[in-house]
Order: sequence, then C-alpha cells, then structure tokens
Amino acid sequence: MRLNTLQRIIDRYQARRRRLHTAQNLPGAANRSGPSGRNDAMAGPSTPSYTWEATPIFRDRALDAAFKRNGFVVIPLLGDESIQRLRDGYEQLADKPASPFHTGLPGTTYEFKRESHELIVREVATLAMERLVEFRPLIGTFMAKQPANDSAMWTHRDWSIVDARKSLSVNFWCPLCDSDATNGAVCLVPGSHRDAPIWGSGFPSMANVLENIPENAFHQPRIPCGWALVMNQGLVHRSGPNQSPTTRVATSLALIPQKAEAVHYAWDQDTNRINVWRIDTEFFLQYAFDGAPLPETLKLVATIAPPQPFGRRGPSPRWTPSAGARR
Ligand SMILES: O=C(O)CCC(=O)C(=O)O
Repeated sequence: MRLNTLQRIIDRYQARRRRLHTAQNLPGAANRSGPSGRNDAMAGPSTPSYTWEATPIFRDRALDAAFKRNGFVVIPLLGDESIQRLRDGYEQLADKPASPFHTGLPGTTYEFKRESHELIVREVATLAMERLVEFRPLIGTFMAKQPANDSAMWTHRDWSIVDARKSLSVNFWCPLCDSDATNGAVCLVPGSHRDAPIWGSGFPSMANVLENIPENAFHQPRIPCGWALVMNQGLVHRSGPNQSPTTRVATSLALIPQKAEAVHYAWDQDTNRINVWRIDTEFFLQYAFDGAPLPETLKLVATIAPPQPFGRRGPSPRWTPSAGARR
C-alpha cells in the first residue's frame, strides 16, 4: 500500500517534470525540437530522452547537480601510491603504441589492452564507484601523449556504449602528472552532453558537425596529478598537442550503470540501418577498431533507422551551443 502511494508520487512528479520540460523546450521533453536543429535532425528512435536526469549519478548532491548541468566535474581521486603503481605498470607494458597520441585501443595487442584494463580497474574502479550511485566499470585504457606537435586529439564525442534514451555512461580521465593546455589536457564544451546523439562505428565523421564550434565555447580545466575529470561521454571534447618535454600519460575508465546493458552502435551502409550489438569488456579487447570487422561473437539486440540527415542522405547538421551550456 505504502509502495503504491510512493509509486504514485513518483509517477506524478515525473509527469510534471515532463510537462514542464515540454513547455520550456528543455532537454527532457518527450518530443523536443531543440534550438540547435541538431536535435531535430537526430529525432527518432535514437533521440535521448534524458530519463537519467531524475536519477542520482553522484552520491554527493552538489557534484550530481554540477555533473548534470555541465556534463563534467573535476575531483580528487588517486593517492600517491596508486599513481606510482599506475606509472610503473604503464612503463612495464609491452607493445606500447608508437604514435604521438594513442588512446590505448586501436593499433594495440589484445594483451596490451587486457593488462591495461586490469591494472586500471584495480587502481581506479573502486574509488570511482564509491563516488557514483550503482555504476560498474566497462573498459579502462591508458591514453598517452608524447611531446610532439601532431599529438592533438580532434574534437569528438565518445561512442555511445549504453542506450542513451534510458541511460548514460561516464569516463573517469585521470592524468598521472599535472595536466593543462601545455601538455595536452582534455578541453571540453560545458553542457554539450545535452545535444549528444548516439554514435558508433562506421558512422559519418563528426568533424563536419563539430567544426564550427566557436573557440570560446571550449573550457580548459587544469587537472592536478591523480585528480579525475569525470565526463558524460556525450560531452564534446578534444585535447591539444603536448608542448612539454615529457610524455603525458592518463588513465581513462568508462563506467555504466549497474543495470544498464552495454551496447555498440554500428552503421551498416549496405542496409542504411544502425545495428545495436550487445557488448562487454571483451569487445574492446578483441575489436581492432579503425573499420575492422566486429567480433563474430557479438549478439544483435536491435536494428534501428539512422536519424536524418545522416551519412549519404544529406549534410550533417551544424552545431550550436546548447541551452544547457554553462561554465
Ligand atoms: O587523453 C587525451 O588527450 C584525450 C582523451 C579523450 O579524448 C577521451 O578520453 O575520449
């Protein structure tokens, strides 16, 4: 009886929220047509409905509110011993990619990815999960940037790894040295997670969507050694070249809600459909990326229509600042 009453209150609260959002055209509206045109273009089965806004992500309420508003927070995380173990562990890994910047996934061996993942889960996952409400780690990688002019990472959003209509994923990005613009720290567009469409392999390049973001929309946090930049994976971000004399190594750990299913979205050009595959950590370890065939063991969960305009069928929509963006 009490549970029924509680459920009725929750239902009424959620219905009120939906009405409010519809009236104000804020993210959360059932059938929103956003101010950017990007949301209109992405409307359809893949449009996020932001139901996660009502669900706590961080245990700390102030962090939770800041994370939902801006799409990121910067928090202290790792102790000195942990930082040292991660640095030593990275140094000892065989087959490190030689490119000026690597994310630890494409162009690496299964063993490199597995050992990186296990070490990062050991050192980072428990601390990350303590800050969050019922999340679990999916994949950990080292991201290393050598001193080089061509070590920048282009402006992008991370691939969707959960169904964005119901859920969200977070990335704990922890530099193992003090990190800022001089050594290629992550730079981001606050609030841009609200416009995030689904994204995955074989999708048209994001570059033409994101190229017109004005420079002053980017925010460059300074992240002390061992602190974490925690990002909603839909947030627009990039990192500049490492202009310092030493290699910048960071750990990256993607986490998803305990109850969420991990998925990979892949555009099939022949059918012009998006295949939704069920994945787990093994997917990231086995998959070669860069257009390689997907592992044969994946199970197909659904096939959905791509949003329009998309790929061959027309130009990509232009980006404009989200109403939610705030510094
Ligand atoms: O480590 C970097 O410089 C870039 C990180 C990044 O783009 C990511 O985690 O998606």
